[in-house]
Amino acid sequence: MTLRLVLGDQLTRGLSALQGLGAGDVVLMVEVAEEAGYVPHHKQKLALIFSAMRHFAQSLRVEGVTVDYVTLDHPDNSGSFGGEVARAVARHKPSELVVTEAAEWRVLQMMQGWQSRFGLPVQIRDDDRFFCSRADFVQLKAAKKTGRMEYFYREMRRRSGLLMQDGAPTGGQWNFDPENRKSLPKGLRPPARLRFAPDATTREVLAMVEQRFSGNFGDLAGFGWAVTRTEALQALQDFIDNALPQFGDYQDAMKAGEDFLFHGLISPYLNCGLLQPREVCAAAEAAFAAGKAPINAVEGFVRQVLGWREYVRGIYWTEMPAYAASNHLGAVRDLPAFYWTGATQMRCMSECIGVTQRTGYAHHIQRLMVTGNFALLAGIEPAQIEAWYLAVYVDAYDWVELPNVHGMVCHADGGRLGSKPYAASGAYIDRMSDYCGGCAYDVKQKLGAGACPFNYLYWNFLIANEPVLARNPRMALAYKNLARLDRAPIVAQAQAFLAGDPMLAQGGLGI
Ligand code: FAD
Ligand code: DLZ
Ligand code: SF4
Repeated sequence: MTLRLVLGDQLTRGLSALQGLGAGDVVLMVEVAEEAGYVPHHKQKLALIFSAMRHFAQSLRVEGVTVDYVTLDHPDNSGSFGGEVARAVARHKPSELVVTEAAEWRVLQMMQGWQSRFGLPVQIRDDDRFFCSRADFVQLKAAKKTGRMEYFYREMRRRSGLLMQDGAPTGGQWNFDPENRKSLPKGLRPPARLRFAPDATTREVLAMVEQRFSGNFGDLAGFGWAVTRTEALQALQDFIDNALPQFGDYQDAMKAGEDFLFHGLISPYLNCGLLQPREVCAAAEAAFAAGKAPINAVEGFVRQVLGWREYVRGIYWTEMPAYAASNHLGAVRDLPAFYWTGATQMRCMSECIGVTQRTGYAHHIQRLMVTGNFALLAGIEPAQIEAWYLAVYVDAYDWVELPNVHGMVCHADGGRLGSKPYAASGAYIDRMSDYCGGCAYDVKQKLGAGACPFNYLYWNFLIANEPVLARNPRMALAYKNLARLDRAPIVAQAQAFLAGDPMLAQGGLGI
């Protein structure tokens, strides 16, 4: 018989490890302390994964499949994937172990040692749930089509046929991004989103998480994530019907108290296997074909899934493990404690950390241009801010978090992912949100006790990194503007703020 291991982010019936499933085979699923503890995951992420794993196991059993499921509190649980596979091999004496390649480098390394460790054949099958396999990305790289996301994305459009008509992009252009940067008009209320009341299995998991992981970041109270394939499909439909039409226009907008705006809320499901990238893109394309959503929304959405998501995975697998070690800007500052509490007078930061605590979610611009931007400007050590992002989001897995944070936020990869750092002053946040209105700081003020910290930290960032960044042609305008400013007071105020000057940090909540 064959033992088939299914991991917590592989909850897909069509998974390669389940292909050819025979009557006498056993599917092994294990809840292990190692995975629950390699970062202090948001409580909602733990609840989502364990509940979704348990529901997936149950759905296989209903089909008649033999599932050997080890819960976290099983008295003999060894706590690791390797230990649990060893115990299962002793229990079932399989002739072969079949797995789907792990999504994370750390876990694939473990898998690659299992054949010799367990003394039985181990098949590591490709994860065919992505549009672009790891091997395809290597080939595209050799063909020089992975230098920038945009060219990779166009190639993926051609290969997949998504939003293509007679070999040309639907709507006459590849990219509608310039139409996707509107701020939210006053009075426009985003739709209420479909959330799911916990069933008995989820309630059991929520109690277990609250008991065993009480010190972890995040609230469990508002848990409303889908935990089954059926629910995830309903969540997708809710997005397509109610939010997609305006997704494009307000993709970059932020509003206090509006947690989800017009976003998909599907990354947790794509990343754990409850939804597939192909079906979510097909659903968006069908909405366009039916005249239910405009091209800027549908193309914008498809670009995120077919473009960015596949591109960051390709970068991860072609650059690891060296990728994680680079620190191009030499950032070494410790992560401020308020990232874990939200207790800061900077309203944009407290709002974005607050939604993260409540839901395990924040949308792309909140992650990139608020919490990420601050970490970049303040020179936080990449490994520390990466560990935060990996811990606090329900959709966080190393393969997708690392390139986004290390590359896009920290520019620690020297520009492999983004050609320039996403550094911005308070003016950007003011334009795209309503946060500044209720802030203790004044976004219009550049210097002085009440000035918005993003303002002087922005200029200080340019000054501190001038030897590295001034050569970048995409930074030319920023350095031209810097040339008009008196540097000394900017540097003095930024240094005082970063050192925790209570006057500047409004009430002593300095970093
Ligand atoms: P939408 O805004 O509705 O977008 C649709 C889908 O596109 C998402 O579900 C996601 O699968 C995909 N997508 C969009 N942008 C990206 C991107 N940059 N990289 C990969 N996929 C993308 N996404 C994760 O899935 N896990 C992470 O750990 C993660 N960490 C991030 C950290 C930072 C600093 C930044 C800037 C972005 C990160 N992202 C991550 C990407 C993005 O923020 C989330 O995918 C998105 O916010 C998920 O919400 P949504 O489903 O509502 O997305
Ligand atoms: C995220 C996660 C957590 C918290 N726990 C488990 C677990 O107990 N068992 C499991 O199989 N998977 C879990 N996961 C998902 C894994 O971390 C994920 O499969 C690997 O990181 C992929 O490389
Ligand atoms: Fe954030 Fe500055 Fe606006 Fe306050 S004023 S919300 S710190 S950008």
